Amino acid sequence: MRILLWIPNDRVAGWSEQLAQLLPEAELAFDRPPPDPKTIRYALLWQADPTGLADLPNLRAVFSLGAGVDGLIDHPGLPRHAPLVRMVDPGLRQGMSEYVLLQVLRCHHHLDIYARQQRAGIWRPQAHLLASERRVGVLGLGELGAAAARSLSTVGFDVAGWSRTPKDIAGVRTFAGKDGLAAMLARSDVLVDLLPLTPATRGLLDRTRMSLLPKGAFVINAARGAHLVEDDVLALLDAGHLAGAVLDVFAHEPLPPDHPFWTHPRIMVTPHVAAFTHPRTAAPGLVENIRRIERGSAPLHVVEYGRGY
Ligand code: NDP
Ligand code: OXD
Repeated sequence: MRILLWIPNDRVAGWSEQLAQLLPEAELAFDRPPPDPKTIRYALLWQADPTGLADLPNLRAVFSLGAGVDGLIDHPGLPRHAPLVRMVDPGLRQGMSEYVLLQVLRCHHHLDIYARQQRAGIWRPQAHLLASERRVGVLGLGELGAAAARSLSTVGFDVAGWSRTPKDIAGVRTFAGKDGLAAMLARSDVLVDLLPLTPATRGLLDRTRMSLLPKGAFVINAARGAHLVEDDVLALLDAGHLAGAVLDVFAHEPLPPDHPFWTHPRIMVTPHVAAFTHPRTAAPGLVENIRRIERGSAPLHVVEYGRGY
């Protein structure tokens, strides 16, 4: 069996090592176009143009090494004769839960205010709330959102979450669908975005919706930049409706050097690093998926084109 890897050079060693261990019968190919196209059964992609995959007649699945497939799903070069499978990785899940917990705790403990006060030599304790008095809302209760919501709840925050279809998650108040969104926003002192980017979620966080958040709320976007209307977040910060924003993802990445987010005193920018796919934790699930296909079963985590994720 031959597997095509179109992934950045710095990821090749990690994936090659894991695949050699877990799937020793596989032969890896890296070329574009691949030699002997008929022999390629699987493709692993990360930040790669899929053009050429449609010419592989025996391709059985395309695996995205990213959880978000927004850059791939509409690409005209993506083959339709093989399923697109997204990344589900316990390491990615753990990393995202850590990032979300860290950023929510930073907001909860006023760390940005204390950093500003330190620079100005100001000794001024802020009002302290119990975690159970801080309402956190998580947009998206999938692999990453549900895990982040659970870990926030374990720490004691008053957690709610929103998804397309109804969910039942211990310790998390759940809302679903268009009707649930306004209620969830109205009770979110800290809003965490972990939605996929689809036609339904693009521009979701605009001035109207973010105005539903309580005054003084924080927004943490670890999902995709295009969810957030950038001018609207700036306007709501400057009007004092939002207390701060933590942004890991942007409409244009890397964030352009002259972008106002870089220097805004109430915005923290991280360079799309909330969580990473680790070959060591991700490869077992991917190989199990290949084995499923090889024995004639349907793979897990297949992207549904109709819903966009
Ligand atoms: P999943 O597909 O597992 O979960 C998506 C969740 O969003 C589901 O709960 C889904 O609802 C919900 N959802 C989707 N569309 C809507 C909608 N229109 N209205 C309400 N809810 C909706 O994705 P993951 O949790 O694995 O990943 C989420 C995103 O995180 C990725 O798509 C990616 O963009 C981003 N990401 C960012 C990283 C970073 O480093 N910054 C790293 C990895 C991922 P339902 O359950 O009902 O289907
Ligand atoms: C992903 C990401 O989608 O890193 O996995 O953003």
